[in-house]
Amino acid sequence: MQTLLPSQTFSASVSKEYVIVDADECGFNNGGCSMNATCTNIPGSRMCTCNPGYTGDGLTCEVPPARLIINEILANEPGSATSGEFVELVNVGGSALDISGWTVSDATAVRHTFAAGTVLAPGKAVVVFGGASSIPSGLSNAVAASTGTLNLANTSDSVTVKDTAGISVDSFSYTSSLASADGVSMNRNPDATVGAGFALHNTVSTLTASAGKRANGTAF
Ligand SMILES: [Ca+2]
Ligand SMILES: [Ca+2]
Repeated sequence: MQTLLPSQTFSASVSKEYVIVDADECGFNNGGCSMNATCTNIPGSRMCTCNPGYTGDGLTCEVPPARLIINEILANEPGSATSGEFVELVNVGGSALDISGWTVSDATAVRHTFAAGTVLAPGKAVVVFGGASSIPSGLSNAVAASTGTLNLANTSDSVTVKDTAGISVDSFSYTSSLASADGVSMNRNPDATVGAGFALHNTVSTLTASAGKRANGTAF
């Protein structure tokens, strides 16, 4: 890359152009950037920017590990059909996650164990309903609780996800303020965000719940 400086006039009859030649550091070894980064030549230096799907400082760029969070809980089922209770989980990491054998519990007992071969792709959600009869038709990322119920209290209760080693991956304890409205779920705010608090779904978006979908109703 060459940078042309403005012509400078030294006398009435003589002018001179200065030309600075800038080395393209990106031309060799990706400029020292990570091979998962884009090197951009700039005057006197270069910039390293991790490619989409990678995180880091540009010199080191890695795929973020898989990470599962509880994103949405509907404890207070619409009407009185407890099959409509659900727990939505999201893999907010950058790698696929095998959740075969992982469990979902309330404060009392294990209510669901994921079947063998259950893999959650990066950025995707799976929703566990209390019963199959309440799974909306066409919702492909939904399963029914393996014990036949989630048994989530409408007052206060907790939801815990554990891996196959029995180690808690995520857990949330709620009180009635998040479960007293019929058919209104509690949801991370902002949606699908690690460490975000829970709020009533109809304060996160215009919807009362969004089983298996983003809070705004679009697909994960
Ligand atoms: Ca309930
Ligand atoms: Ca949702």
